[in-house]
Amino acid sequence: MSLKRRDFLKMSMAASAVAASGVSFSSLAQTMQDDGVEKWVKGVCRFCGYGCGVYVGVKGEKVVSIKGNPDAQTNFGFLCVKGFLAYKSMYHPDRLTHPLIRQSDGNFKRASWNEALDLIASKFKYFHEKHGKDSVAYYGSGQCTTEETYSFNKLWKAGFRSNMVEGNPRLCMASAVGGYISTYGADEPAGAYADFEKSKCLFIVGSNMSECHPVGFRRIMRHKRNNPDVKIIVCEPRKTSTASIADLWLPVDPGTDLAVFHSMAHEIIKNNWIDQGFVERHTRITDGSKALTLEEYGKFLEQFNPEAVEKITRCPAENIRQAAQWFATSGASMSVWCMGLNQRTRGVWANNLIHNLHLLTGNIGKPGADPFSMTGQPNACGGVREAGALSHLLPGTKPVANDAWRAHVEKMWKVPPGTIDPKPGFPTMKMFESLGAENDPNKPIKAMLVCTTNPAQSLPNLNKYLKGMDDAFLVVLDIFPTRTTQFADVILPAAFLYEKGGVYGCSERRSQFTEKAVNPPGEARADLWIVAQLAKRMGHEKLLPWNEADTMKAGEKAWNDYVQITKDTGHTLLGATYQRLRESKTGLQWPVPSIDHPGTYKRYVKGMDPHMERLQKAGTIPSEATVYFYEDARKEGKANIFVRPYQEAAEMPDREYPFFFTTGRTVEQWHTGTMTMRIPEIARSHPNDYLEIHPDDARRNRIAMGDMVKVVSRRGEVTLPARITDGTMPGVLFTHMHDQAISRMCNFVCNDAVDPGSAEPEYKIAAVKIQRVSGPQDVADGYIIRDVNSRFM
Ligand SMILES: Nc1nc2c(c(=O)[nH]1)N[C@H]1C(S)=C(S)[C@@H](COP(=O)(O)OP(=O)(O)OC[C@H]3O[C@@H](n4cnc5c(=O)[nH]c(N)nc54)[C@H](O)[C@@H]3O)O[C@H]1N2
Ligand SMILES: Nc1nc2c(c(=O)[nH]1)N[C@H]1C(S)=C(S)[C@@H](COP(=O)(O)OP(=O)(O)OC[C@H]3O[C@@H](n4cnc5c(=O)[nH]c(N)nc54)[C@H](O)[C@@H]3O)O[C@H]1N2
Ligand code: SF4
Ligand SMILES: [Mo]
Repeated sequence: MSLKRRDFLKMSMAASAVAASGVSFSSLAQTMQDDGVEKWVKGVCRFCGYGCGVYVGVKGEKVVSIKGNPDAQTNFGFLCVKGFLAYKSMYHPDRLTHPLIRQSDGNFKRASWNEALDLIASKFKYFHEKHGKDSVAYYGSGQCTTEETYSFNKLWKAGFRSNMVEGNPRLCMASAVGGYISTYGADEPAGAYADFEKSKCLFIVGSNMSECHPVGFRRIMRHKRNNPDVKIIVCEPRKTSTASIADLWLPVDPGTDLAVFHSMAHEIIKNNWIDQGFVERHTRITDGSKALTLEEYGKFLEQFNPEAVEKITRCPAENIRQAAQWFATSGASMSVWCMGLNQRTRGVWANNLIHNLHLLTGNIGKPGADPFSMTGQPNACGGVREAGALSHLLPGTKPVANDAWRAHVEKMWKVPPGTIDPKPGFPTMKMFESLGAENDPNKPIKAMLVCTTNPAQSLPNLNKYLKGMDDAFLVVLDIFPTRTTQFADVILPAAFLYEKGGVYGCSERRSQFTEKAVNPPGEARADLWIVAQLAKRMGHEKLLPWNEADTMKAGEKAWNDYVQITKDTGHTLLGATYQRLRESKTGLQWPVPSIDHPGTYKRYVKGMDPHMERLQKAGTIPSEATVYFYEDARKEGKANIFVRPYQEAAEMPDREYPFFFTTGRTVEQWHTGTMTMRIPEIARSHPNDYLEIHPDDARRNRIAMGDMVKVVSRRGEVTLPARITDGTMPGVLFTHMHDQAISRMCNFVCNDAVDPGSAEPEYKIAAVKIQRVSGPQDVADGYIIRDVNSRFM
């Protein structure tokens, strides 16, 4: 695309305004880039889990533009800066274009696909024979298409009979999944984005939506502007750009907000703001082992009166009272949360306590009322959660330990009964802890295939895990050299989303289709082709009979194979055929039981949820029920109000490490920066990570703007330029996870302690000390790893 300089400046200015406010836009960039486009191909944004619909503009053999799909029910034509500039990363000269095998001198040598795949297959076979079926692990991603994730999952669980299957959603969504399953018996929200505009009170908690789901945030902003009476409450340790539209901010020390949620429940019960009928009909109150009465629950909550909680959390008591009142009395309250709740050693409990507020006040199952977890990655819901690609799950989101479901999946897969191991594999952190050299008896996992993720930068407490990646036989599928390819033995060059196509399922149960727009560069290949080739070489061609070069044809076969498994379940996708998804401009929200079903806006509600209708017709659940939590394990149709004790983070500040350290994201960058740092406009606007520090803390530690500050935890250290801001609470430091420079990679500092319920690590809370090491230094070099032969350290 050739842009005139004037247009270009206009665009970069708009882009940085977007960056500053976190607000999204699309029309300007769109109109500028329409010139020369020969065809527009329908797809989905490759980045966040909000799931914006796009059109990919192709000229000749190249993508030259991306614009928002005005018919998409998620974004209505809007995109954020990442969405519309995504195509630029596709043409960066660092793209991997042929397979690479590491030689004995440590350097990589170009190989043919046959050589590389034969080597991987023979190594995997060798490890399987010598060290057992669980010695080879798969580590995937919420950014793979559903077809890819499903294929890897099937190859491992049915082919290798191993449940050593994990993925980065363990670092991300596992606590939300744990919350939904323990409270309602099934994963994913009951409602949808359409509830934003119907809501009268939005409780945004542990989510920096304006930067992380900016187009969704735009909808909320508009709703608030058009309806000033709508209340917006934000609960988190930083006064983020999301908090800038809030009526009320509930500041909390990281990890302490469980007490705030209890306190809100305390106020709700004390003031009799509960929906008595709803609580009686649709809930049971439990501490996990025994049932409790509402009175007993109220008694338990007395310790969480707002004044007591202010002492624990630093959240003003009157803010808690106000929040409880607005939430309980608005008539339609919706919670929206993300990593501020999930990435915690008590992430599942934090999720349960939010659900409690909704259940006490009947704020679920009606328009504008829903406990809604925003998912992070574009296909964490569709691929990993729904297609069951974690060590304890099967497609259909049911556990491997469930005998009936295992038998069902074995039947669908046409494998003998007993093929699938009933014992879960290791969750992510344990998997990496167990990864190592062949001759190390303490490391049972000897080999790993990593697809569409960059664990050598994104895992917490990196110092503990890098050696295992280095020692094991590591195969990495990526589009660029990364921190993880630096440990690889074989690197396979993958195709970008618009070079392969496939299905992504976003936060609101919506599956959307991306058509292949162009061919991948050089010899790069779709991950789906790679997994099918590997299956063939390992004697499992029958399990993945979609070993063909046309990825759209292969994808359709994989998709059909998958959706059959979901037939007649509460999240059936049987009616979402490839053809329907391909033709639809909006995608389809499950349950979609049949080819003529339009998809489902709300679950568990009579007249809306087709699965409920089905169960009522069959007489399985009472025909008079209007709301029914039909996935309830006790088959009473009830949701659990969980009485969870208060517990702080695994590591709290003390005399030696006096600060909270928390990490997250900025609007322009995506995770480890491999793609977004290769988009010049983005690399310029956020070239490096920095440390947010409150003015009081800066003054006390003699830190000036831009000074280099060393941040040290019990596990490791980073040195970052200081950005002094009252956007964070005193005592709380914040940085991002986007920088590839070792000295600025925050995951050397982060804690790898995990939630016992979800095995998700506590990225959001570590205790650190700080030290000013120098005045401002020029770090704005936009560092990226360019040479495949470069070394990690
Ligand atoms: N621009 C951009 N967007 C993204 C991504 C990206 O890399 N870049 N990644 C996507 C992915 S995979 C994910 S998971 C999401 C993440 O989306 P978010 O969760 O919204 O983003 P984070 O910045 O990780 O964290 C959110 C907030 O949690 C707060 N927080 C920290 N500790 C606590 C606590 O104890 N309690 C509460 N209540 N809040 C706390 C932090 O201050 C932070 O502002 O974003 C998705 N969208
Ligand atoms: N400190 C800290 N760390 C965190 C978090 C945090 O909040 N704080 N958040 C955690 C969370 S929620 C998440 S989701 C993870 C994300 O962490 P990762 O998944 O490790 O990060 P990404 O940068 O998204 O990695 C995706 C990789 O896939 C490559 N890629 C892109 N497209 C394709 C493709 O089509 N095929 C293949 N094979 N490769 C492709 C990209 O180049 C990139 O290297 O990070 C976790 N780590
Ligand atoms: S909001 Fe998310 S899905 Fe939409 S354009 Fe931005 S990154 Fe893509
Ligand atoms: Mo995530």
